[in-house]
Amino acid sequence: MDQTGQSSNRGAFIVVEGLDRSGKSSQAARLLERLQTANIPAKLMKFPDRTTAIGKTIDSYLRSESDLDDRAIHLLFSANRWELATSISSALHSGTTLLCDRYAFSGIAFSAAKGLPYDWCRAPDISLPAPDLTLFLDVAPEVARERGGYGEERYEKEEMQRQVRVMFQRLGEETSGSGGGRQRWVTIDAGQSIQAVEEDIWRAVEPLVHGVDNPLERLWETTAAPS
Ligand code: DGP
Repeated sequence: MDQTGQSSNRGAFIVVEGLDRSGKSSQAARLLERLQTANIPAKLMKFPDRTTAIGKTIDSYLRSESDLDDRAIHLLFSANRWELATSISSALHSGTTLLCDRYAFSGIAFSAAKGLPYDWCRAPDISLPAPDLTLFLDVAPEVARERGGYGEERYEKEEMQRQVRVMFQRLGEETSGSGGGRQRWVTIDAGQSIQAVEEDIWRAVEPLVHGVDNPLERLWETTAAPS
């Protein structure tokens, strides 16, 4: 039993992060398929979740159909994660491995890249359920651009992506050291072939897929998260 009274063997919380066009969403889908083929209960989530009321406001902002103050949209992205925090925790405690396409690291990276203070950006996501592993799919923005070009959405511009990458690298350095013996942040070379990226991801994920014994922690805290 962990500090929340839950069984300590729970599903793993695995986050996939990266620049736009890093291959993140395709790799998350491939990983889900691989887990399901191995009969491991797994579910894929995605942030922003554009289906909720908050998510619809975010969607309209990203499509440049509406404008919002930088801080206001930052808090909405965070609120979009908070509105699903309880279901993340419940799914993990029921033994489901959760894959999450983007999470709080994107929250900091994209807003800090726009010039908002890094610590201010981190604050609203403190205490969210903490991932057991974050896979950062690293690709140079010029390589990402060559993959059929960036789309039409607000942040899909090369200079912005360059700044976002710097922020992700900082997050990686800060997160790598805090794993209690386990690597919490793994950088994957996403410039390789799809198959090579998939294999690197599997090597990092495999030790976690049969359950995790340690309690679910909260992001940027040391205590366990309630269910
Ligand atoms: P996606 O649906 O993964 O293509 O993400 C949509 C865009 O929103 C993408 O450019 C990354 C950005 N984004 C994702 N999460 C956040 C966040 O929490 N804050 C900010 N400012 N941008 C985010």
